Amino acid sequence: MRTLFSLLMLCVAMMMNAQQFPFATPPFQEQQFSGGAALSSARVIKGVRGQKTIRKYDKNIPQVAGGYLINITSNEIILAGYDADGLFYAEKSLEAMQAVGSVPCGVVRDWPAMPERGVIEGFYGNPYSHAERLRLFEFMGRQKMNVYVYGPKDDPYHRVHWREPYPATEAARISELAAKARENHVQFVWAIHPGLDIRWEKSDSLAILHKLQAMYDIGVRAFCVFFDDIGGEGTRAEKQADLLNYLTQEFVKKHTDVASLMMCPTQYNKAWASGDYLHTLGSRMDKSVRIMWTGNTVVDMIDHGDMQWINDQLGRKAYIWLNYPVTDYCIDHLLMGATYGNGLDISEQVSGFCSNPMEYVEASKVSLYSIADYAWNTSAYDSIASWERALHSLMPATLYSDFRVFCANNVDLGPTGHGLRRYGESPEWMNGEPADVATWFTRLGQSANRLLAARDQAPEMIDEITPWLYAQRLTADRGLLVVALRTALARGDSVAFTAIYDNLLRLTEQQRNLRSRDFEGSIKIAAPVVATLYVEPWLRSEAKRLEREYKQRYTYRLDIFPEQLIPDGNYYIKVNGHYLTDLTPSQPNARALFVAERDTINPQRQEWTVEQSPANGRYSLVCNQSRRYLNEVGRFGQNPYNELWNTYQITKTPDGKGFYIRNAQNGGTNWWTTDENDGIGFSPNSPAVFEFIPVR
Ligand code: 14T
Repeated sequence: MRTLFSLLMLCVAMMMNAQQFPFATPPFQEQQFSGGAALSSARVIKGVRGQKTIRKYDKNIPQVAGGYLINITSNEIILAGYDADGLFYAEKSLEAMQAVGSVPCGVVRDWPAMPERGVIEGFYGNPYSHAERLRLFEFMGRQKMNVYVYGPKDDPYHRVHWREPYPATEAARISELAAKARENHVQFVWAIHPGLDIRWEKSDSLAILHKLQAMYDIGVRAFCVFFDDIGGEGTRAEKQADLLNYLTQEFVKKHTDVASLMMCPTQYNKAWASGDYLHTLGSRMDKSVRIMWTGNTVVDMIDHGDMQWINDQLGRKAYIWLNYPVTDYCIDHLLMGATYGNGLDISEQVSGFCSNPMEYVEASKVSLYSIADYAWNTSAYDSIASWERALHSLMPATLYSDFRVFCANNVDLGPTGHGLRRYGESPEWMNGEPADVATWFTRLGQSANRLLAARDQAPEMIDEITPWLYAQRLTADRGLLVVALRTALARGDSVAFTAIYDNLLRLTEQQRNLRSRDFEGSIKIAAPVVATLYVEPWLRSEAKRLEREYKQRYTYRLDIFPEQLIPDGNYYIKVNGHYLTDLTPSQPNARALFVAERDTINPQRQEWTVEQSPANGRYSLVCNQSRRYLNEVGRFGQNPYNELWNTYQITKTPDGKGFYIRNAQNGGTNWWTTDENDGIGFSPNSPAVFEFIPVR
């Protein structure tokens, strides 16, 4: 009986494996399975094209750098690489198949669609640690990525003090990194960023040459020069091209083992392209130099037409620097949703494809996993399937579904200056609140708690996301309190209602005070936010709605509600009898102006929706004509950096007749005044008096 049962279980397990495979590995370019599986005792025979061990398979190996063949029979597994990289990838694929279950008999032929696939550590913020980079290279090897560009903006020896040599300890680490990268068939590319203060003189060409040679001496064999995010002298195309040509002649060609150079141009995206900069680079710079490109804007996904445009400009295939999942411009968010939006038909048009990740290396691996899939087998890429595989591979099976809940609620980045949005966050909320809100929030809180408790099972990942898990837990608790508020109000229980509301305020405050990487010397400190697309706005508006309803019906303990000097509503905002007006509603980034007359044709240009944020008691000002936010510099547009900047402190004047308006901590703490051009001005000590007149 017992044996029969275990036999049955074995069959079930085998069936599940058969079902799962090959979906738990990325799709190979070609595969043909003939039934049956390799025995665990099967011999593994390895070789590279031309080697005796695998000679009879030579003609069947894909003729592409990095390509490989796996031939599996019940007692023999052949791993045949087109080159050493190919053999390495054959081994990685076999390992991935073995991890899923028994290996089926048949043939796999596989090769990369894009010749270079990788990661560019190119963000502002805390650079990766040595240990993080070592781990990253192992991950990249497994995912068949083969390029890592070292260019952390805040490494002084890369950018600000680019002329100076690395101190011995740092040099030793880089040397170790280069070796570790090589072990994982990853090309370690060291980048220099000289553009902030370069002088186009012999001495600076030599300074760069010497720095590259010093890096060569410690084991680096590939190099890149960045000219991004600079102004002035450094931006000149012909000088940049000449420098790269000089380095090609005097450095690359003087060695037998240095890769051709890469460079990041100053105009690295189409929105910034002007004059003949790109054409000059393209025509004047040695054709061996690979030129990086982020797309139509700084942060963008790339399609076929985009590639055609830039390749025409450059006279070569651009090398994609994808600014995703980087978050140095929206540091409070983690981007852990599916990676989608890049064309599935661009592999022939790129010379390489690299991702600039978040300063949170483990969290970034969700997206990096998919970018590896995408760059390897572009036409077969399925963003959702790849995302699911990533989650499975990054967490032990017992934590998969909790991790999935976490990732599904850290997808969108909110409005930023760069405009990228990510859809698919908190999918249960896509069409309004789910049927059972309480259950949803309970699940949200439980998954945060289970991940926090399981820290030891995936310490690197869980340590990184812990501040966001705290945010998730608080969001869950607040959600349950909002549900409780509804019940209390429905029951007419004002004692319970006010007690719950008070609790809600405390949790909101706690959540607002969360920080990540708040240590001495930290370059970027995040105030973690989660589920910002649907859930957080729902929490705020629902709490507010219930508060309003309560105030209409009860007088008990109104003192617990945050003081609201100006009730939410529509107002004219006046200074010295002049109306604050959106005179140019179709002009982006326009200034708001004070106008003496009432606008009778477009009255809404002078009507403002004033709303207090329940989270921080600050007010947002939105013009009813264009629905645009007024930002902290007196212009229309949501501030890309921080929501706090877009809301204002409003206080009463001593005589109680008017109001002062003041910017947030981050945006400067200036008071609002008027300036000589009829716009909003700012002053550290002499505020103007504003009137808020309700619109009837
Ligand atoms: F080199 C480029 F391709 C590039 O993207 N440069 C930076 C990059 O280091 C950064 O991580 C990324 C995302 O913020 O964008 C570039 O940096 C910017 C871009 C801006 F539009 C910095 C300031 C900007 F206003």
